[in-house]
Amino acid sequence: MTGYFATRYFASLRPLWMAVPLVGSALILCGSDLRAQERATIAIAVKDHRFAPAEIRAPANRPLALEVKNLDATPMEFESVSLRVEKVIAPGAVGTVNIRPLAPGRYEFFDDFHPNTRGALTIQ
Ligand SMILES: [Cu+2]
Repeated sequence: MTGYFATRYFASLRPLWMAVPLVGSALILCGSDLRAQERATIAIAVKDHRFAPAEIRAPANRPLALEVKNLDATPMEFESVSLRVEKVIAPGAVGTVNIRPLAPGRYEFFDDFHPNTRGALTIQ
C-alpha cells in the first residue's frame, strides 16, 4: 500500500517539476530588471549629533543606498519609521542603509540614540 501511495504522490508532483524551468527563467528576468534599475547612492555624515546635510533629495522609484558616515565619538542608530530602516553605526564607521524604491514624498529619519538628531529625505 505504501508503495502505491508513494507512486501516486510523486505522479501528482510531476506538474510542479515541469513548472521549475518556467519559475527559474521568471526569476532571471526579474534579476536583470533590478540590475538595469541601478541603486542611487547618497552620502551623508553625522557630526556633533547633526546630520550633514540634514535635508537630502533622491529620485522616485529607484532603489537607494544611503551611506551614513558617523564622525562622532559615540555610536548612532540611523532610523526611520516611514522608510522602515534602522542601522547602528559605530564611531568613525560608514553604514550603508538600503532603501526600497519610493513614491514621491518626504521621509523623516533620526538617530535613535540621540532623538534630537533629525533629518529628512525628499523623494521627487
Ligand atoms: Cu532603533
